[in-house]
Amino acid sequence: SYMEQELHSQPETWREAARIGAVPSPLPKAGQRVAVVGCGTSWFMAQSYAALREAAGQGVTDPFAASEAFLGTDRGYDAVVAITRSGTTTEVLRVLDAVKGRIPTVTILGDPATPAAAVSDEVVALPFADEESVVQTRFATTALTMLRAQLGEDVSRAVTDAQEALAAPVDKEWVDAEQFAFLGTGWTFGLANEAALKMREASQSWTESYPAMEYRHGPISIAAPGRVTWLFGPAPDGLEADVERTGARFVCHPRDPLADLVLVQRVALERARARGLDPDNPRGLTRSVLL
Ligand code: F1P
Repeated sequence: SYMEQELHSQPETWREAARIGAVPSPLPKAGQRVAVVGCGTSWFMAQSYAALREAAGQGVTDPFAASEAFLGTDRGYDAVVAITRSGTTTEVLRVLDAVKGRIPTVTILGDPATPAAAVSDEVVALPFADEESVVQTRFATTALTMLRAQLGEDVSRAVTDAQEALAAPVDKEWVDAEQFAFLGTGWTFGLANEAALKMREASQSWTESYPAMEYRHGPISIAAPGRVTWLFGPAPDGLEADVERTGARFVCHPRDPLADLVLVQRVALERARARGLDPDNPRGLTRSVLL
């Protein structure tokens, strides 16, 4: 399938992204107040980028689902960053149109010959990471890798950890599990949301996602044997013990969290196969949503 080929190419596309992130770019400068918008997977990458940019001390960075963007109120943003693989998603185009001429815009996209590029002041194109599959894997992770590099992070460990995640066996218990809760904190909360979406899109799985510590405030009540609680990043004190008391399987790998998302993509693919589904053509979805 395309999804399989695309997800296996991530170490190479991440390396290329690291090179692009290391050279000067039109992305917002440190100190600017930034809104980041996207839909679906691209919204979750916006969440991760926003948390990383704030953690890097670069200033206020607010992520929005493009359909729920800040347009009613002037919040004083200095720049808008849009993320869209297709460059055609209607809600993203609406935000870019609405702020045109008032707030500088930069769009991260796959194909520079698209409406989002035409309406943006600047673009960062990642054509080498564009995809055939409806279900996004490498475009999203490659865009986030470029952004991590642009924030000054060394992403070489993420690349080697992704290679390891691609070589590791996919646990049968994950392929057969009844339900998954994905957890994260800071920038890895966006990864948890993306992991949950990937499993729904590719394999019709029942998945949820929460900020790690929120999980104990209610959602843990459905954790049980045969279900999996999967945390991205280091475990907060006591969480593992709480999950294990329910009989659910607790998963937390010491690798780079974005590389751990690659492993979830593989679980989604294996579950799709086990259910006889075509992961490239998920039920009820199109490559880009046009209203
Ligand atoms: C965003 C998106 C995808 C989703 C689906 C519909 O697309 O929501 O994340 O998987 O295919 O579109 P884009 O704006 O990044 O092209």
